[in-house]
Amino acid sequence: MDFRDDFVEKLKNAKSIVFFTGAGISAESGIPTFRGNEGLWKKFKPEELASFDAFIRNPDLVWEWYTYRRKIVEEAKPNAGHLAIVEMEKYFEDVSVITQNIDNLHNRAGSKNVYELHGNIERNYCIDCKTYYSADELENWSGAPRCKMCEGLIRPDVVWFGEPLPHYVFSTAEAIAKNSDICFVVGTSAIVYPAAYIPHSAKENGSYLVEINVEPTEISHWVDYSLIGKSGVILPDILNQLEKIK
Ligand code: BJW
Ligand code: ZN
Repeated sequence: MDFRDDFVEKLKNAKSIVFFTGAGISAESGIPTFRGNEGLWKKFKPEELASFDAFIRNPDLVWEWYTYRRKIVEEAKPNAGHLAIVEMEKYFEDVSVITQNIDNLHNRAGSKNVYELHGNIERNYCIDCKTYYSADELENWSGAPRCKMCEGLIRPDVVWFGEPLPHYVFSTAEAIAKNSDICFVVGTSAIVYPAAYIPHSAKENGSYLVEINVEPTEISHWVDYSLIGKSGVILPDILNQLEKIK
């Protein structure tokens, strides 16, 4: 793939780069996205599954949905897009990944600096005493598990609608985005806030914004460079470009 000259120039000089990622980067690993024709929200209602009220109303149903998704995630492997991001650590002083994904694939790929804005499906905690449980510890439960310390309900450590993002993670991620030279926005519809403030903060502070998505999104008209295609193809292409110029 041929890239525009101004982008190649930015790549040459950049010291600090950030990847703001969403479900689309894991699509090529076989993990469904949320929106769009094949998305999870076509089959399942967010208000019945992705809020604390929904969990209290029907903990077994919500738990079953996360068990189904945890299995998909466990069987998935990082794809060429996740792996290209790891390789880019060779070419820049700082590479950070700010992800909305809960699938742990950036960590499993080997990225060093990963900021998970919406939690991680492999962690769980008791809603009463906050004791943490790994997915392995809860494997044999049918229905929503109960805490062995206090009998409270155990929930996945993910951020549901109406819940605050982990404050320290979000504020650190925002500061990193603001200080970046290039911010790549990869595989996200960029409509869920406050996560979607990240590209805005980056651009307002002078970062060069590059979008990688299979289709135009809400933010395509104001990014510096929009690359249409699969992240599992475009990110390795960018890595090839770096090998030539750095
Ligand atoms: C590819 C590809 C390939 C495919 N290559 N690309 C009105 C206005 C503004 C805000 C609100 C509002 N009404 C309500 C709100 C708030 C709400 C919100 O933003 N709602 C919007 C939907 C409107 N936000 C919240 O509730 C947040 N909390 C909050 O606001 O708290 C306030 C508060 C403060 C203080 C105290 C108390 C409260 C929390 C949001 C949590 C979001 N949670 C979820 C579920 C996480 C757990 C789980 O996974 O089960 O997070 S929802 C879901 O959306 C998930 C994702 O992380 C998030 C973003 O989705 P993402 O990643 O962008 O996926 P898709 O599917 O949308 O897009 C995929 C993209 O990939 C597409 O563009 C494809 O084209 C592309 N693609 N294949 C490249 N191969
Ligand atoms: Zn407990």
